[in-house]
Amino acid sequence: MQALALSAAILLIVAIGVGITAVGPWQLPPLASNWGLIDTMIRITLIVTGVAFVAVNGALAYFAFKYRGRPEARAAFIPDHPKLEKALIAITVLGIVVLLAPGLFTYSSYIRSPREALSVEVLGEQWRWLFRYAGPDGELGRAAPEFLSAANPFGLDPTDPKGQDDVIALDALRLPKGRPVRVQIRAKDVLHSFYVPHFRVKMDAVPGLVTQLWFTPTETGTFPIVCAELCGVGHYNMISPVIVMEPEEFDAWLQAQVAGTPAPTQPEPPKAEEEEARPTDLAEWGKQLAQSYGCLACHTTDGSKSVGPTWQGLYGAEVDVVLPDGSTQTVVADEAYIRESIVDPNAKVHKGYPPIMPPYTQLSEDELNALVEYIKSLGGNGGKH
Ligand code: HEC
Ligand SMILES: [Cu+2]
Repeated sequence: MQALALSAAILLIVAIGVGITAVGPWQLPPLASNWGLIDTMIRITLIVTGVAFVAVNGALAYFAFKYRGRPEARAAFIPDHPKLEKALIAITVLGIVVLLAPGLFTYSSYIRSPREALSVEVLGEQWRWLFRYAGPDGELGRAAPEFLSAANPFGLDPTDPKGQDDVIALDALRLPKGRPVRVQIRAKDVLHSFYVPHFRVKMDAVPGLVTQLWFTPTETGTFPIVCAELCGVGHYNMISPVIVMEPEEFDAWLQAQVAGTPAPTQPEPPKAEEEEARPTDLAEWGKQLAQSYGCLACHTTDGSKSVGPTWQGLYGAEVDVVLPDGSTQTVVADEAYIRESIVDPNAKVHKGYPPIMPPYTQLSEDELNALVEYIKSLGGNGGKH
């Protein structure tokens, strides 16, 4: 009775596994690049592992019942069985070869880009993606950590002529349809992973290394770039769009960037209302800084809660804070409070939020003013925040 129940339970697990796979609630999104090969490999893997799963568990269920314990039964002593062992080794080897061999060939073409490919660099940092294009010279300029600053987020070497015409974009990765793209990937702080599910491309971004892969977008549209490496509290929010356009449209865009639009580029409207509310340049700069320093990975400006409190309506509002000694206090979020919150976030921690904001002591006085001005521009009517 027990053996029967056990066998039935094993078969049920097999049936559920196979059933869920057949119904397929977790499908990849529609393919939008040349890497249909990846889908084929996933299918091969699914078939090989699926057959092994059913065979092994089917045998387990069968034998658990067939050789169930009975008082009169005696176990046979079979110390070895060369024929069976050879067969099992052969089947296993075959299975592993079928699983691994296609991957070796695919991977080797995955990282070896065609010569004429467009050169793009993707830089990952907590918690956003930044993009750089080789300008008219077709070559990316040299970069090194010692040149990193808010104004130079890629750490471009100012003395390298190849970098002078490079185009930087913070809002989206724009690409032409039908043209191969070589992406070289770097990380500024911790491990990230550049992953575009629609393109079937994924590659770790490793501090100190440059990794690369290539693909050809085959569909126009907007697709998400996500980070596939748990890289900190803002990880879930590390999403940027990749916008695939017709080649002529892309060329025109890149031309316009090269022709002297100041990098970094800014996202397009919703500027209209925001600018009307307080069209000062300082606030506009603060907005750019908030983006380039990655504040927006944790703060929203639309009133919704994120990792940290929203900035909408913060200025002049009453805030309950926890002091380092554990006591609570209600303060007014005036300029001094906002400043202190940026430079020394743990001096007063907004009640209900974790004390995880890094102190931004590297900001210049002007940058700090701009950030404060931007936060002030997001309104506030003095209520509770
Ligand atoms: C890792 C996520 C994270 C990042 C990045 C971050 N913050 Fe914060 N911030 C928080 C959290 C969480 C709080 C609330 C806890 C506290 O007060 O320290 C906070 C609080 C604040 C406050 C006080 C708000 C209030 O309601 O009390 C201000 C102002 C602020 N941050 C500004 C900034 C600025 C400007 C930047 C970028 C230069 C930034 N933050 C980057 C997480 C972050
Ligand atoms: Cu990441």
